[in-house]
Amino acid sequence: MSKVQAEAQSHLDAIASIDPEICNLIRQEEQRQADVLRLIPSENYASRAVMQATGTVLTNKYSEGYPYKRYYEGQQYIDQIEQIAIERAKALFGMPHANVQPYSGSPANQAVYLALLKPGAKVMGMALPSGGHLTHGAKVSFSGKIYTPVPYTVSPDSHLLDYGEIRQIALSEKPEIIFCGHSAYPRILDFAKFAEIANEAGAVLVADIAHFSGLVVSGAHPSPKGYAQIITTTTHKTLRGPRGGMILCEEQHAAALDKAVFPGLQGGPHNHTTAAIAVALKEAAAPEFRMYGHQIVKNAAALAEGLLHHGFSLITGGTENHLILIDITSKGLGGREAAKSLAAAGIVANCNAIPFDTRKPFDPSGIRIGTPAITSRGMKEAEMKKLADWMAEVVAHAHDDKVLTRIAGEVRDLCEQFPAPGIGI
Ligand code: DSN
Repeated sequence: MSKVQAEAQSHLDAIASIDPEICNLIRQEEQRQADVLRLIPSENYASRAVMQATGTVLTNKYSEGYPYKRYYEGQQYIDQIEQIAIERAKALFGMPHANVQPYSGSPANQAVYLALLKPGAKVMGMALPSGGHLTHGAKVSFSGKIYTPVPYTVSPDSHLLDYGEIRQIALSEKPEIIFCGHSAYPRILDFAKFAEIANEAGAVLVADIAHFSGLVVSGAHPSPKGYAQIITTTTHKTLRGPRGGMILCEEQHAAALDKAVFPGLQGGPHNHTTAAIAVALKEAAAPEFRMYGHQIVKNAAALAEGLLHHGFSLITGGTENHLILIDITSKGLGGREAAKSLAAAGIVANCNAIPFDTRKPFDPSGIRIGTPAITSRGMKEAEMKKLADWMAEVVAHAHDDKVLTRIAGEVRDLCEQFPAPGIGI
C-alpha cells in the first residue's frame, strides 16, 4: 500500500466498512491525483480545510431562502455561515452584493439570463471555438437555444480579441447583455474596453471570471470591478474552493439575481459547499494566496517558453494567464491522440478546439494545459522546464509505450517531492 493510500485509509474508514467498492475507487483517484501532473486548467487541489468543510453535517440541512429570511426553522448556524461567506466574497472582490448559492458556474450564468432577459433576447458572448463558454450563447446550450446568440470571435490572424470588431458587432446588433470571459483564451481581458463597448451599445456587461477568479483576487489579472455590473465565477478553479458558484453584482441587479437563483432556478443551497466556500475565501484573502496567483502566471509563462523552445505552436504565441492552448497538429498529432499519449506519461491535459478549428470538437486540433494545480503543489519555473522537455519527448514518441511508461515513472518521482494539498484527509 502506498503512503497516500495508507493515509487515505483512516479518513475513509466509514466508507471502507459500508461500501468497499466505492472506497477503493476513491482511494485510487486520490493516488492518481497524487501521482500525475494535472494540467487541466480548470482543475485544482482544494485544501484540507476546504475538503473537511464539504464533509460535514451541513449537508443534512435545508435552507431555502437567504440568511435570516428562510422558509424552514433551525437556521441559527447556517445563517451565520452563509453570511460570513457573503461578506468575505464582497470584501475579496470589492463588490456590494454577493450570492454564494449557485451550484456551479453554469447555474450562476443561468441566473443572469433569468434575472435580466426574456426568451429570445440577444446575448453577445465569445464563440465557443474562440475560447468562450457553453453558457455564453453556444447553440447546444440553453443559452443558444432560448436566447438569440450574437457571437464574437478572435481575430483569424492573431487569435487575439479584436475590440474594434466586437464594438462594431455590439453597435449593430444591440445585445441586451455582453459576456466577457472564457475557458480557453490565454490572454488578459481588457475590461475597460468591454465596458466602453457595453455602455455605447446600451448592454449590461457580465464578466464570467470562472477560470481566473483566483488570479483576480491575487492581483495577477485585472479585476472587472468598476467595469462589469455583474461578475460570475465558479469557486473550484484558480480560487481553490469546493465545486460551487458565486454571483457578485452592483446593488441595482441584486434583488433580481437573488430571486433568479432562488426560487427561480434552485431549491435549498448546499450548505456544506457554502461553508467550504467561506473557508476558501478566507484562504484566498491571505498574503500567501497573492504569491500563489502570481506564481501560477509565472509558471505558465515558463512552461510556454519551454514549449516554444521545443517548437510547439502556441495559440497567440504564448500566455499571459494560467493557460496555454497548443495547436498540436503541427507536431503531426490530433488533439485526442496527443492527450491520450500525455496521460499515459502521467501528464493530464484535455484536447480542445483551437480558433477556427477544421477538425471535429470530439477530436480537435488543440491541447489545453494550465498551471493552477501544479502550482498548488509548490512547483516553480525549474519544474516547468522539465515538464516542457517531457511533453516534447511524449509527442515525439506518442505511440512508444516504453517511453511513455518511463516518463510516467519520472513524473511520479517528481510528484513525490511536491505533495498535493488536501489528499488523504
Ligand atoms: N468545464 C470547464 C473547463 O474545463 O473550462 C468550464 O466550465
